[in-house]
Amino acid sequence: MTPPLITTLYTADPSAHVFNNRVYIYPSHDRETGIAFNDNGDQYDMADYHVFSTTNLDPPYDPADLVDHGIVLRTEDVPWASKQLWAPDAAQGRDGRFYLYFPARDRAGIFRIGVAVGDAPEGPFAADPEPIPGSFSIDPASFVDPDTGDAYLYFGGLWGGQLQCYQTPGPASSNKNDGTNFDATWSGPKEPSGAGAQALFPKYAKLDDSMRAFTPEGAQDLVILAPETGEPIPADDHARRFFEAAWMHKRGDTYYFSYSTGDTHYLVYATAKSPTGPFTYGGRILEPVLGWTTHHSIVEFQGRWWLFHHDCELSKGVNHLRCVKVREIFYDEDGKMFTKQD
Ligand code: FUB
Repeated sequence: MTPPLITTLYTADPSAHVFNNRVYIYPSHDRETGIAFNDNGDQYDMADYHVFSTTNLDPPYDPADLVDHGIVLRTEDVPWASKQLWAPDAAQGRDGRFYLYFPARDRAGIFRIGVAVGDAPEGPFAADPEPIPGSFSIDPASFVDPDTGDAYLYFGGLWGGQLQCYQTPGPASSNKNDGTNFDATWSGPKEPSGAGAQALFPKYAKLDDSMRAFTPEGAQDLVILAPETGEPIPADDHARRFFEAAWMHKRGDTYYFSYSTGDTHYLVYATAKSPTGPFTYGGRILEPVLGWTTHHSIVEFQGRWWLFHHDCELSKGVNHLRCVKVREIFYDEDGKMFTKQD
């Protein structure tokens, strides 16, 4: 079995990027709190972030190759946040600075997405005093298009991630997508279901040049279509519908949007010829691992492609005490992605 890459802390939700010829990993930092497990994810009560970097992704890992850059942000460093520093990501702006994106609950218990700014990929990062205007839900994934330099944030997560609390009656095109229509009656492990119901789409927003705000168009739906119908994936299709853990990467002229299916525990992907879609479902990347959640990132390093993800091997199966792993990912001649899963 692939061994954990990080063994000194419980870590999860690894977002990996190459900066200055090193792989930087921005994970969640899991901890034990004694909070009872529930389907709202309350037991995932993380309070700070560490950043790691390495150049060796092939096991056996030498502990000397992996640098823990220490704590780079804490809940108490974020004026608007109350708890639950969930899955983060980072990007480098056109100004050369580094931007750490992270979700947390605000003082009203509503997830927002914050940004913290640093001068090096390993931080430290200073948080903006307010969340990104118009942001909501969880799991921000940044993507800087290697060909245009345009930067985007992809986000959203069902159940504890509150994406289902922002529905607007009517077609998806009528969604407000500005974070102002939070409906608390949809809080908890709920989502649309039933004949004719369409799965909720993840969101994307273009970042302006400040990297700290969305462009005036704000957040939009990232449409994912079923290849056999050309229609949006149905809500009841839990093996393919978006749940959480958005990630975007580009290989050649193809954009790959990958995500977790949540309660069916797959990592899957969809492809498009534009970073804003529409995307068409393409297949599975990873079968269920030990533990409830599955969350990942995909990055090219030294001519090979890598899937960073987590499972619960280090804690012997405790769902909220996870460990980051990495495995090589491959593409067939049609661009379909696959891993050699053990
Ligand atoms: O780590 C907390 C949450 O668990 C993340 O935000 C989700 O993607 C899931 O991995």
